[in-house]
Amino acid sequence: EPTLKERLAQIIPAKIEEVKQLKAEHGDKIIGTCTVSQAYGGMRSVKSLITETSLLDPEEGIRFRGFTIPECQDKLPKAKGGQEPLPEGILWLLLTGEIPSEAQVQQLSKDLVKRAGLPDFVVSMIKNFPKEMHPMSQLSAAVLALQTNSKFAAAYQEGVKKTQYWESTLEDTLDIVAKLPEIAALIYRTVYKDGKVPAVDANLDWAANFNRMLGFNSHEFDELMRLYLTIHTDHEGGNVSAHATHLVGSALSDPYYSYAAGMCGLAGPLHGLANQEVLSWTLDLQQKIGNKEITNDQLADLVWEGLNAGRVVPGFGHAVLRKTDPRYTCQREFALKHLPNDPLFKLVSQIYDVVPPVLTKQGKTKNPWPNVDAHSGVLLQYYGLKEHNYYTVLFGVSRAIGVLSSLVWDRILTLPIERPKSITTESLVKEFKAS
Ligand code: NMX
Ligand code: MLT
Repeated sequence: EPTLKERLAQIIPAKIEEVKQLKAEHGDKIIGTCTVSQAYGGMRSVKSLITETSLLDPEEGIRFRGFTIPECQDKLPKAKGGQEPLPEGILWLLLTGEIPSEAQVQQLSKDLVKRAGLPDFVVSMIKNFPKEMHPMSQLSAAVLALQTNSKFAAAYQEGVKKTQYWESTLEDTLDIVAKLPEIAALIYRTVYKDGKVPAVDANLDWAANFNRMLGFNSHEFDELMRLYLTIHTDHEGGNVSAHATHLVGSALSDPYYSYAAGMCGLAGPLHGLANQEVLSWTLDLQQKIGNKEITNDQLADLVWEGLNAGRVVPGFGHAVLRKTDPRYTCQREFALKHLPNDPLFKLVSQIYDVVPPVLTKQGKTKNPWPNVDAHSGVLLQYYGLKEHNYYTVLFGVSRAIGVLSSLVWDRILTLPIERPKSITTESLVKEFKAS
């Protein structure tokens, strides 16, 4: 069977031809417009980016290369005895658009194992970060340090042809994905535990290896980690981490620089940091409630308290989605299967009943339903990964698979430097005065 790189090389010519034809036949067709409100409003719904790896429907949620989350759970290869997809499978899917065979996924797992391992200076750098430095800052800084190893940067210096950029971008992508579990685990073990991380195990898949490095050894948690690392990979191109990666990459900054930029965006509380915020908020509620049962009306009062103080309800709302995030739903299903009686899960379920009507009544948010971050923390707590400041790092490890696959496609399609036109308020006022 062809390797990932060989399969991509087979797929690429037809895709390049398709894009060439599309541009030749329809290059001047309009796919989106931008109003004044949209320009001031975060460019919401302005169609202006090409991202091949996934597409988000406001009602249905994400499709990875055309496949919904339940379809990915069904079709992607699993670990022996497991039921959740292996993240190596979605890496293959996002890159090629094809569901890989078990053999292809196994081969990719082995390739990632071979690429694992950190240079000593990165290890000592992480060990020497101050403990109070946020784990997301540590992640971005460590990835930037690793940039020293970029094969794209080296190839570019040697004058490699534009049509071959994707090859060293793919190499960097696989290296980064392979090394991230150790970077992330070393951050975790150094900040919260004994600073020791076991070597990668050639007989384990990527997610199970990550769990061993973090210090967890439960097959059920391995299953959760496989699901978690699969569903957080990609959310089309306009979200902050994907867009930042793409933008920085468009300057031909290599995948290390580009992904580190994406991670700086993921660290914002309106984006990936929301998973940390959700857990702090939920535990806070749990503490306020104490050991007693609470009615939905009483819980609604507590939710209103935060809203009236001008805070957002973390984990709810979305810039594109207008229904419950299917990434929330699949995590809820996992909880119903594995931890139906966990008290924190019961509270999260009650929050699911209470918050959407409260947000609807408040009348501001365009989407009162929960997003992915409203559910991830309770699962991690249950399996003993309790340090919420760390949660966004897990999101970031997964997101590498999506944003870097997308960057490989930016290189395959030789997309140019991104440089939209900006305008001033003064220029707009003048323009509309004249008309
Ligand atoms: N709680 C309270 N108010 C909200 C919420 C919420 N969960 N969501 C939106 N609003 C407010 C929002 O702040 C804005 O208020 P104002 O007019 O005073 O500025 C108003 O509703 C309209 O916002 P929308 O157009 O509905 O949302 P927008 O597209 O601007 O932002 C989010 C999307 C996701 C940033 C926003 O819903 C939010 O802040 N949610 C909470 C944080 C969160 O869960 N982020 C994670 C998103 C997923 N991820 O991982 O990246
Ligand atoms: C994501 O996964 O990137 C978030 O849901 C945010 C988004 O899509 O805008």
